[in-house]
Amino acid sequence: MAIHNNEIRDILEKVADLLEIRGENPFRVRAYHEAARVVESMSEQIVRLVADNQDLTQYRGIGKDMAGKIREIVETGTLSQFEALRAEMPLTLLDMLQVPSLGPRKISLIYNKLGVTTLEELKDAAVQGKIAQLSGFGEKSQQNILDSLDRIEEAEESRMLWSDAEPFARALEKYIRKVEGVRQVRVAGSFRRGRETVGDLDILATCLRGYEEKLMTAFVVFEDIKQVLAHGRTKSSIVLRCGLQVDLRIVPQVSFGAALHYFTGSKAHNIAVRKLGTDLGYKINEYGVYQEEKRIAGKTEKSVYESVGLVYIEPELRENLGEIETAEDNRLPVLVKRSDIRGDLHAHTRRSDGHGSLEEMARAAKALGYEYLAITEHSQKVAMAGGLSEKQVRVHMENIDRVNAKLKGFCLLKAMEVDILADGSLDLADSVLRELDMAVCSVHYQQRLPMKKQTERIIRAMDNPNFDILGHPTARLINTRDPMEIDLEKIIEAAKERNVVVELNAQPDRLDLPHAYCKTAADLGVKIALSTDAHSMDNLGLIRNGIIAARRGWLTRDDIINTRPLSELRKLLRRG
Ligand code: DGT
Ligand code: CA
Ligand code: CA
Ligand code: ZN
Repeated sequence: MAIHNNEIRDILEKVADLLEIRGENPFRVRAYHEAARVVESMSEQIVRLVADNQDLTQYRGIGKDMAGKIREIVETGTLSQFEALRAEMPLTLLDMLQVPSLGPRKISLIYNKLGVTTLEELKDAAVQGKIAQLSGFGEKSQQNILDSLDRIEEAEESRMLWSDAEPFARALEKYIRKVEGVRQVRVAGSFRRGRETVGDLDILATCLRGYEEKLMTAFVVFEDIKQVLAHGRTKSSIVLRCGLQVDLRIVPQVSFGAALHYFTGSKAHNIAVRKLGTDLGYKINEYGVYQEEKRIAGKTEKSVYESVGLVYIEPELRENLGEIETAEDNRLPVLVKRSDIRGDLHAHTRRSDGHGSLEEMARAAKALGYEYLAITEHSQKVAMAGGLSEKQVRVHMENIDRVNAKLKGFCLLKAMEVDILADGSLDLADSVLRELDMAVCSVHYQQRLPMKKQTERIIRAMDNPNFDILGHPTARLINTRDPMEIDLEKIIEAAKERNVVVELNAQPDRLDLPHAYCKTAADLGVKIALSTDAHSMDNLGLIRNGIIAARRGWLTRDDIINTRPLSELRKLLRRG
């Protein structure tokens, strides 16, 4: 059993919270929080380190005692202390930590005085007015709790990030593939189209005749199941512990292409394709393409498209946003792929709020096959994230020179992520900005200005000739923060006029520029920087997510500047 760092972190974090609810010594509690934080930021897998007999105390924040506990987790899958704590009090108490106004001490009081152990019981108690009567609480704090509970319920109904669903999709695919008699397995639906978030997973499989029952029986006992919603011969549905619903359908071999097409969607795309079929006198459904009673296509997706006179359309484009018309004319773009990428243009080291050193980041980027990596530390305004002053930027550049002198066939670009101030000026003096290889400029503060003001602020910042790339243009955080109110089309036009590049930030909860605007930019000839905004070595791997987002935005290799060799990249940057 190989336990992942995230699982180790979760156990440590839970122990810390449970100890705190129990009123333990704050120093003890802090040691667990600290260890959890260290584990989270480690780029190596702890299982490996333990297998190699490495000393975990080499990591700052992990003492001898804690190292022993981490070993215990790796070796036994849990911690005896954790097991003891959860025998003593219900683990569901920790759910209450999601209520911002409830800390461990208050949770402990609510638990001990009212016997409340779950969020539902908390809601009941608040509705009945019992919370307000506890010492340290009142009507106002009770209402506050009710409001928070509403918000938590809303969040639970929200869609899961594609990247959070991916490990489950892959694990299920692998699991199903291993069941006896199974032939093909594919995850379809919004997941296959690479949507930023998914509502549920739709899996299709084919198997040898007579093995259907075996497959379905195996499916409903998959390891992480919370609930089995349906268990049938050709269709079953489960809910995983993380809340994600998964549907599995077994389809006939001859229908696999038609079913894959149907269940990949989107619904709007399907309807448009079906309409083309109807116009030709065909009937299209999840079993095939039919002329009268005769099946004329459906074994592969390609055959479905060809039957209605279309070339194959990549799943990422299937949103009925012009792909059908473009396919009719055989003018579909050749979408960018991972191997086209030659470098990353947005990354932090621990000099600002990242985890790696310059050299570690360079090595990790080189290992991905890259030629260059721009180190874009935050600027002074973003003090919370270790932003650099002008003087510190000069040191930053010298440090990069020093590392570059040691690197062969690879170059760190001297860059900064410069804050766009509220008045549209940049957070660093032109004299220092001019010395950089490039600057990514982003809005971090005052994201709630009125639309006109916000748009003007950004365009005004672009007037500065040292503004090369607009970073995470809308500042949205999917599921947690709305995009800024801006006139993006106007901003993209302004970028065009000034030869400014626009970023597509690959962080899974950003994917910012949103896909529809990627297409707008590409149509206008505005170049895109596909960047990970990496805060650790591992984070550089998020380029995979960025590629999917870029493909959903119809982007080709040509549209993206970091597909170019370094010399050409320099010329494409505004200062080049
Ligand atoms: P999601 O799950 O909300 O992220 O989005 P999808 O696209 O995965 O939607 P889902 O799971 O409801 O259905 C999977 C696919 O099945 C969908 O993309 C298209 C197809 N589909 C579902 N319902 C219909 C329908 O009423 N008509 C047609 N033509 N296709 C449908
Ligand atoms: Ca779905
Ligand atoms: Ca579904
Ligand atoms: Zn950044």
